Amino acid sequence: MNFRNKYILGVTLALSVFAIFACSTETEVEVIKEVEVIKEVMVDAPSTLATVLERDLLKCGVNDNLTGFGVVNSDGEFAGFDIDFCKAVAAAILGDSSKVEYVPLTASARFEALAAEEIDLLIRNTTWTSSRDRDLGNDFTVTTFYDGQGIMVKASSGYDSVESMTGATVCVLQGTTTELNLDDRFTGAGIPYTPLTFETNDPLQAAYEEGRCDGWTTDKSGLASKRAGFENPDDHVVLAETLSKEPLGPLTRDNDSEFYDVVQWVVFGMMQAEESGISSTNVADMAASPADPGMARLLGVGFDGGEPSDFSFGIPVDFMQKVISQVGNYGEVYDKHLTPLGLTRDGSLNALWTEGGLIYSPPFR
Ligand SMILES: N[C@@H](CCC(=O)N[C@@H](CS)C(=O)NCC(=O)O)C(=O)O
Repeated sequence: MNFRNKYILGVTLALSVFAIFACSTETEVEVIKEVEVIKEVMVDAPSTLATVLERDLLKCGVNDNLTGFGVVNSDGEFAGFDIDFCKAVAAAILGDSSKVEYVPLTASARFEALAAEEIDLLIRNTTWTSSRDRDLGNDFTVTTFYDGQGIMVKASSGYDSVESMTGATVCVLQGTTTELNLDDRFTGAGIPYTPLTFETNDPLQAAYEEGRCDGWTTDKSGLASKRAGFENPDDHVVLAETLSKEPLGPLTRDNDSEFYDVVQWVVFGMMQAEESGISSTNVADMAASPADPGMARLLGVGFDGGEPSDFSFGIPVDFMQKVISQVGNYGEVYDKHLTPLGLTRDGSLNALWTEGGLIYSPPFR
């Protein structure tokens, strides 16, 4: 077995153990020790950018069961906010947003799939945490959606706060931050509760609907998505409390900095495009006649007769033109997929920084 395969096998084995015991703090500590050893050889990890270019296809790990973020629509196509960031990376690297193979992944299988190179990139409503960054062989790029954990209950239940849920059973997905935060919140406050955990969403939803659990906890965006899908959304209430910070965004493997840079600057570019007023409908005009040097740099064209800047990411200098024309700027993608779920940007962390939010691109220069 060569060095690279040993690396992949080692990470896979360690992450399998992590996935199985992700809810046990003691076991996590043991697994983290094993991963420590593996991390020492990670410096030899392969370049995903070269692999994607050679394959002429991007393999993106996604959700296929979360309307708004990643779902298979009635035409059998993947659609959603996360899906559009997969498309954007393909447009930037390969010039074509359709050159994506979507790999649907459960919450507990996602990190292993990335480490084992079954996918190039993971964009599956995944929360950036210190232990995931440190121990699971991956790197978070940019937060695309600032979320927080909530609890949904039936309107008829009478529950109106976490404190009112003494003795309740709460449904939650395995291998998620939300499973861990749930325990922090209830146990931390001395509120007895019973977690009912599931590997996938459908049996969890059935349990909630059948009354086998009193509450359903996950990211508030996820609850908005699932609530909107109920026949009578008003029969369900999401409690006002936000239990945690859940910054969601794309992640790549550790020590894969060329590819990491591409993903990071594609996302930043979409944010900057919105800030600069560049959209899918006007990008061609803006590229032909950029309003200022900053816009010229973002679009990879010269300003006032000058030469275009070269970002040296190993991809075409006009990559953001491809991204914006084929997928759109950050705001267009948000409005297409998340605004219909009632996830309004105004006054939220997901507004542009110029409007009081946290959506902010470092300078393109
Ligand atoms: N952001 C959290 C939760 C991710 C998660 O799995 N969320 C749920 C609901 S928002 C989900 O994706 N469900 C769809 C499914 O598993 O089929 C994490 O990274 O652990």
